[in-house]
Formats: sequence, C-alpha cells, structure tokens
Amino acid sequence: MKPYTNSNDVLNDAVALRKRAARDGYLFFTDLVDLAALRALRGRFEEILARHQWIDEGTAASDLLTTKEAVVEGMPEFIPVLEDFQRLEEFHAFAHDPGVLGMLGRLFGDTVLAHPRNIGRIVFPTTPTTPPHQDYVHIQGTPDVWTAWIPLGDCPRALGGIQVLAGSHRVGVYPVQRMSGAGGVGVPTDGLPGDWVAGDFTAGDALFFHSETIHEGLPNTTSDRFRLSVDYRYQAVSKPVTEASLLPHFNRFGWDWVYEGWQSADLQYYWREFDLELAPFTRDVYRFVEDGAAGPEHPPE
Ligand SMILES: O=C(O)CCC(=O)C(=O)O
Ligand SMILES: [Fe+2]
Repeated sequence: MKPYTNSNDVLNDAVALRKRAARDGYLFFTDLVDLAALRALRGRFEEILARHQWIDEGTAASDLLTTKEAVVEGMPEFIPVLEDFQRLEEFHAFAHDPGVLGMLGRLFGDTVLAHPRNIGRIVFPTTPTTPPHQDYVHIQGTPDVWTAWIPLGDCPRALGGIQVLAGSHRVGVYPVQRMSGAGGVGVPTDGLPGDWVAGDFTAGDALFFHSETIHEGLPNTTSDRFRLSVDYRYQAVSKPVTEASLLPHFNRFGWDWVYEGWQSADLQYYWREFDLELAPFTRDVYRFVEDGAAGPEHPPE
C-alpha cells in the first residue's frame, strides 16, 4: 500500500488544489486543524467512554484502553453513547474548524456549507470496520460533497485509519453488495484500477475525499485500544442538498434536543441563513451486484 500524497504544498493555491483533488479524489494535510479544539473534543469522548464503563477499570481514560466485549453501531448498547457525543457542542463546533473551512473554500470557489449531520466513530479493537464504499449513495444531493475524516489524536495505521482508492471518483457510482460493518453495503473492489493509499496520522492531520471516491476503514489491529475519529461533510452552498444531510446522524430526537445545554447559539441552525436548493433522496442509486448491476465503464488506462 502506498502512502497518501501530502497536499500541504497546494493548501493555499486554489488552482493547484483543485488539480490535485481532480487527479486523486482525496487530499491529505498535516497540521491542519486546531489542536486545542481537537484535544478538548477528545477529552469529552474519553469522559463519555469512562462514564459508560467502556474503558478498562484502573486505567487512565486518555489511554483509551478497553478489553470490553465490542459494541458496534447498530447494537442497542451503542445508542446511549451515541446520544452523549451527538449532543456535544464541541463535536459540532469542531466541524467549523478554520483550517478545514479555509481549504474547502478554495477547493469549491464558493461559500462552504458544512452539513450539520456530523458523525463520530468509536471503534473497538478487532471489530470489522467500514467496508469499501462511496459516500455518495448515503448522502446524494450532489456528487461534489467532500468528507473530512479526522482522528481524535495520533492514529498510526495499526489503530485502523482509512485507506482510499486513489482516482476512483472519476467514473461514477458503483453497484453495491451487502457487507458487514458500518453502512451495511460496500463496493466489491477486486480488479479495480488505481492505488490504495493510507497513512499514519498525527493529531492535527486531516484526510478529505470526494463522495465518489472509494474508501474503507482499516482494521484496528491493537488488541486493546479504541480508535476515535470524526467525519464531517461539506459542499458548496450553491449545489443541491438533501434534507437528510441537514438532520442529526440517526436523527433520534431532532436539533432542539441536540442543542440543549449548549453555551452558545452561534452554531445552531446556521444553515438556515442560506437559500439552499433541496434535492430528493432516492433508493435508485443503490444498484445491487446481487441483482446483476454492472459497474461503470473504465476508460482505457
Ligand atoms: O471511520 C470509518 O471507519 C469510516 C469513515 C467513512 O467511511 C467516512 O468518513 O466516510
Ligand atoms: Fe465513508
């Protein structure tokens, strides 16, 4: 597997940034996000894990050690933990990181709409992670949505980061197949052209990918440490967006419930100031390999 190309060289050059993005379908930056905000958010996740007794007794929560039987998204036991972090002001505020928004503003050449549907990942060791997929089928609206994937601390490959199939965003939407792990469906990738790329993250690094770029969670090969990360989504305000992208992830009780107890109202309902074009969400983009759906044509190399 190859390492990510570091794109810090084009961070402040909109033309070169767009060229890199068009070529690779992903962008990786070191030292991009505000470290104080990242550390504060990680601290809140640690508190939640400790409160739910998911951290091994007698160990420091900051070490993120667990030998508890794994709980994964979709299991009822995950819900109270999900609710706790989904209601954190810091979790939603961090999606508006100035380094992230600045880079995306140059990439889009437009005002950036941060989708408020923010996702946090708490991945137990040795559990299956996220199968290869394109985010587009889950998001829709416009293919020109970019995901930011940011680990909440150092994330060496052994802790299970993300691998990306470079250049896989160029041909459109692939058919899917039912697979285990977050999302429940994945793209079979055997024989697809392009290089898989991955890397070790240091706290403050961030990975971005286009909604049609195939990516996959790497296994957490530590025997006893949580992998914590967040993923946030962004697009230009002038492009269509689905209503689901404007609702909380898993939308349990709506935004007023998420916002209870926040210190500041500045980042509540911020997207309502934009005149957004709403697009319908459709099941039609899910074409199943099981039903004989063929993949998109690849241009000759
Ligand atoms: O963190 C993961 O395992 C999955 C992340 C992902 O698929 C995404 O951020 O779009
Ligand atoms: Fe994804």
